[in-house]
Amino acid sequence: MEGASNDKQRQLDSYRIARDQGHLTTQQGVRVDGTDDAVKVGDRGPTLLSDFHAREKLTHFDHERIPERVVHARGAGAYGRFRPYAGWLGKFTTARFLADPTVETPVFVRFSTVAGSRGSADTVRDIRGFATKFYTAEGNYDLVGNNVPVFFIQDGIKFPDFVHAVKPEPHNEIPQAASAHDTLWDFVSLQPETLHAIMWLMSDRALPRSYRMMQGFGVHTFRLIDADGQATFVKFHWRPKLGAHSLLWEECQQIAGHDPDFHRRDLWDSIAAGQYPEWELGVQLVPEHREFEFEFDLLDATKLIPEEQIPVRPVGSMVLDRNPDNFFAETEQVAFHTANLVPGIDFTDDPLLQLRNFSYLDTQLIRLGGPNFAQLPINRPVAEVRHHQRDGYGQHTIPQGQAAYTENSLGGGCPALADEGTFRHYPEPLYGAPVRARGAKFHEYYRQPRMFWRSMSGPEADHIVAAFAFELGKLTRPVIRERVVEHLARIDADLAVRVAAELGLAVPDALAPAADGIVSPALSQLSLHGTGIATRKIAVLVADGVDADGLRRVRTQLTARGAVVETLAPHGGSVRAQGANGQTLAVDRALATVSSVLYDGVLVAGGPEAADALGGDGAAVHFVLEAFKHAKPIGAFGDGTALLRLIGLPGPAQTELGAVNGVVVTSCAGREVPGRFADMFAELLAGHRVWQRVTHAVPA
Ligand code: HDE
Repeated sequence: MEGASNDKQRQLDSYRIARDQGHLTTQQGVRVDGTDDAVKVGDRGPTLLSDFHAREKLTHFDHERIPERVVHARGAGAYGRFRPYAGWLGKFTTARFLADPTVETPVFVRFSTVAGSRGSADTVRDIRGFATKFYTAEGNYDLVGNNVPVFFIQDGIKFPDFVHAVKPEPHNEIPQAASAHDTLWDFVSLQPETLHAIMWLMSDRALPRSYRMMQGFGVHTFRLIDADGQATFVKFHWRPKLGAHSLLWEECQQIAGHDPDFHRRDLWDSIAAGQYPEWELGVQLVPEHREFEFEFDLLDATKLIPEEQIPVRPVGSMVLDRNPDNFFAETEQVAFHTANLVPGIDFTDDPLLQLRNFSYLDTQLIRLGGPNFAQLPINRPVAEVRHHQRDGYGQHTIPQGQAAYTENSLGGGCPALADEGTFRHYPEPLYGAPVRARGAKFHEYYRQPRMFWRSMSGPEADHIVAAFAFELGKLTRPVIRERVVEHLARIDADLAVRVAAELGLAVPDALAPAADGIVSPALSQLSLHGTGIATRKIAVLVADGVDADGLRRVRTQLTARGAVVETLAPHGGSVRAQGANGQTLAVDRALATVSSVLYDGVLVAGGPEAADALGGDGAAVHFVLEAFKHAKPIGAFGDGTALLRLIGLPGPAQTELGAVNGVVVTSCAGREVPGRFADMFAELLAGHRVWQRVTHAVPA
């Protein structure tokens, strides 16, 4: 097969160094017989400079760090492959990796948060980066996108202002990886172009359950170019096979303490377990002649094209199936660039994109220390590379020959200029005087935030109101809060009234035209449910005297559907099974080391003695109550149901089998636990949360 996805891995193999064999050496390959003591004059005297091993070791250590990315510093990456479904996109683009189903292209994807430093927590409220490097046979193509379809500003020249506003404040470097502070909201209140992306930032999209459960968007309008050189506008979409799901804000805050690597770990663990995450690539296509048909400007990255207006057509699928070997060499050194294009795809004049095309190359020069970063293994194309660029820090290739220029005769005129398979810029006719200005339609800021708000389901809207209340409630300057609420009133009266009530502010006059009721159901995450429960994490509470037969039965059914089931007990090691046969059951985690926020659903196992022990254990009781509060599916079988009754969960009465309020119970135990019990629990889990459950009074 052409362009096989293992081309990149084969290339990388020549750089991989096994460290589980051989001898310790210096960088020069000299074997070392001791590395714990520097060479000294006597065993208590001064250290000698002649100890080149000690000096080399320390010198390298002193230079280990490189600057972190100025934004998107915190991330996680993985390798995979992309393959188009069928050849239909070939009508619109010559990019074979997008259109030829016989071509499988290796990829490396890096997910990230935006505002936090390298060591910040994963579950902060933030946009997520979703950057994909396609190592195509025609050269590297980078789709450097985000998990939301719109951006905060319209023109790249404002990027430093925006980033300075959202990053920790300059005088005290507080707060880390958080948007709830004065400078961001001051900026927002004075720049209504931010409002649409702000609505997404306040929504569940900014709190993904997993990188594997997020959409991705190219954000800008790009161009596809066909074999005749004709262009079609395109927006790129990634849709996760597992569905799009989110955490609750309270969970995010807790997870930041319990497991700051929550998203990294989740990606790593699922790939390591062979549960490969998958996304479908889709495109929205707009013929050039329709460019001006929209009420917004296609070049404005703060606007999206509603899917109901231009449907997203599936193009192909991407699977991530290999973890990196070395975080620094691969995930940290990967260098994305919006201008890494291949024939068949081109830019538009989107003023945000135009300056991105400058910024990414520029930033790699400082971050990766010179102009040869494209030679780093992770960045090397699988396509042949041959050019006359010379020298520079970190030159890893040995270009042969005397002639490093075009035209030459000394090198036989090589490398030759190609006349096919080349990249040619789309010959867009351009005219106009240089002005610092934006297109007229860029100046409308409220309609799409309104569409977003009005497209939310009830719980999603509630979360947005709570997010505004939290973020604005943290501000130290009341005037900023008021200015933001005035903008909200221009978006939607109901939104402003609800947020103002939470903040104890006067309700500003509603300015939004009530009749302007465009709704796009595709914007609600409820429209993006995946199927099944693969990789969902289920906690089963157990204790000594557990009903091991019942547990085995339920666990087998749930793991058969791909769920990850872990047993949690008041102590580590193992628990005694019910009965006198001396069986034990391994405990995966002690309750003290975990929290309900790390799981998607909770089961309480049976066994009278175990139920008693769990009922008397505050950590176990809290675990269940908290999961209930976070609208997660709860289940109990046999005597496990006693725990639910003890803590007064509003579920079904003691019954052979029933589910109320997202709580499934069966009084049956052991091998009698009905198969339907696991089915019902799995159905709830596939729905992600039990939103109709009323939880505000739950104290956990
Ligand atoms: Fe970026 N952005 N960006 N950005 N961006 C960077 O490049 C920049 C924008 C995005 O995993 C930097 O290598 C400017 C939009 C991702 O390595 C930097 C502007 C979108 C990543 C940079 C934008 C993105 C970056 C920092 C406005 C979504 C992480 C380090 C004109 C479509 C890539 C680096 C990775 C990273 C500049 C706006 C996505 C400084 C100037 C819009 C996913 O070059």
